[in-house]
Amino acid sequence: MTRTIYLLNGPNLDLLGEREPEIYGRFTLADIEALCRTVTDRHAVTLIAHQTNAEHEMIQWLHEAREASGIVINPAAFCYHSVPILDALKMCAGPVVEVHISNIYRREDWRSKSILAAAATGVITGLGIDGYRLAMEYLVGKLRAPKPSAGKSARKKRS
Ligand code: CA2
Repeated sequence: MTRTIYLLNGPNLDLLGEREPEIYGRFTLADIEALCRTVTDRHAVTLIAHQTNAEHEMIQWLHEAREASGIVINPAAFCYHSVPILDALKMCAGPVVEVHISNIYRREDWRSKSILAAAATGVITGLGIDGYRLAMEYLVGKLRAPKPSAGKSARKKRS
């Protein structure tokens, strides 16, 4: 597995900071990418960041990310209907954190059911852009954690 983490943002998130600041805040997508990069840079991890309004493009990047160390994805409205994205997420070997800036459980009922959550390791929702930072911290933490079997065999060799 590579030391690469993907940050993938879905439809309309390119307009963050311009509309509905009471829900999504005033931060832009560039701010989010910079925030995530502070975490990955600190741990010498490569960050690949993309945003798309097109489902097929998201699927393509998920294929690219199949062997990545982890994925942080805000699928935006794709999370309510995209079975192809669900299938692509299931093909990814590393941990996946689904992030939503707003709390999808405190909004319209239909927003609370992400069909993609079933393919995620975990979901962070409602913490604003801090959700992305926390998701990145989680993924780099997984990279640093030694594999339990490695320690065991090292001990065996010494005795
Ligand atoms: O809270 C989130 O991060 C969402 O994933 C954002 C999605 C929405 O469909 C989800 O229910 C929750 C949509 C983002 C809409 O993008 C905007 C961008 C700029 C300003 C207003 C909306």
